[in-house]
Amino acid sequence: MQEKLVELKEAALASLSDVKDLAELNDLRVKYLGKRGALTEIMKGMGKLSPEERPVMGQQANEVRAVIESLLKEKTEAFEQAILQEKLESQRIDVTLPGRVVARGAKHPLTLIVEQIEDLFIGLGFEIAEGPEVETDYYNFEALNLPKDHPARDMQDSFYITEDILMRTHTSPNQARVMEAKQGEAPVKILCPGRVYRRDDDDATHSHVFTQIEGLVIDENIRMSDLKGILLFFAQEMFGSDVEIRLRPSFFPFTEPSAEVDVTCAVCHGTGCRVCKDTGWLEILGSGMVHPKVLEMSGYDSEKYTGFAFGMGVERIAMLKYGIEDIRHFYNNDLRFLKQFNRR
Ligand code: 2U9
Repeated sequence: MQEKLVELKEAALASLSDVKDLAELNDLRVKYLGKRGALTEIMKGMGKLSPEERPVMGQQANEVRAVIESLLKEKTEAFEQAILQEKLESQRIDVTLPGRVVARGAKHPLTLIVEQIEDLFIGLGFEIAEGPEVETDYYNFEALNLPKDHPARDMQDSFYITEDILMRTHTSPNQARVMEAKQGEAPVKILCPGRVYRRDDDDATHSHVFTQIEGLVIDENIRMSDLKGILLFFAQEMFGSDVEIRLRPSFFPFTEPSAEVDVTCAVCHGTGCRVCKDTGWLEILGSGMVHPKVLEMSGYDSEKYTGFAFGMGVERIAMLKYGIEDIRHFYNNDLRFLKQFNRR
């Protein structure tokens, strides 16, 4: 048995001396020291030894195990060290290299303008009210004094989903919903931004989808001068404190009287140029006193209450403010365009 132990020790030391990697090392551990390994096999013979021989053999066997284990440990550490070293060499990083800039998303220019206008009106005590883009015929037309035979209801002009449901053509149905929900109670002071849809051939100044902002104020004693004051404030905040506005008579089914609103040309300051077609004025929005029929339709007593409303196309405002010549820029998502509005 002693001879077997010596043989085993030598065989183990010999094979360990030219082991190539951790896997081989592990195979040898199993082969010599494992549960069913060579040392265990030899130890099975212990039973046949005399009681005097047994502890001597036991001690020798433990010594052999200790020698093999220590060599295994030494070799394992050497391999692990070599692997670590190789990693350190191959994965060396240069912390002085410039970092990679992560491209961050940013707000769309239309969102920026909408938020700017929202903030402005919130400052005047308005609340923001949003509503569905898919509307019923009632809220989109009927409640706004656009009767069944009105030309704006032509199938050619709107995107109908069913006979009674369409993509909203303005954000006004939202105001009608708010008024209805308030059950004739004043004041109403809301700003309604949102996307609207019209059947149109897209070109430099037309888009079948665009962004509107409409405002509505209803209370006792609301007069056209209140409308004028608010619009002048808006125009000066948006285009500069030196601009003036002028109101031109117009017609909308939901307002009476109605007015189109011009602002002094931001390009030539009123002296006349290509942008304002030598008029010195640019049209920025439509407005008027809420039609009594519209008040009554949504449950307001038109003898007691009056109101004003206005509406603007946000793309148009942005185009005038920044000198953008084609409305399609807002929807093409060309980063060269979009990035100009998000300088940090
Ligand atoms: C209610 C009552 C009245 C909203 C108004 C306009 C005038 C207007 C256009 C501007 C450019 C639409 O985007 S555009 O093409 N809008 O001229 N809008 S008054 O009047 C309302 C709204 C809701 C209950």
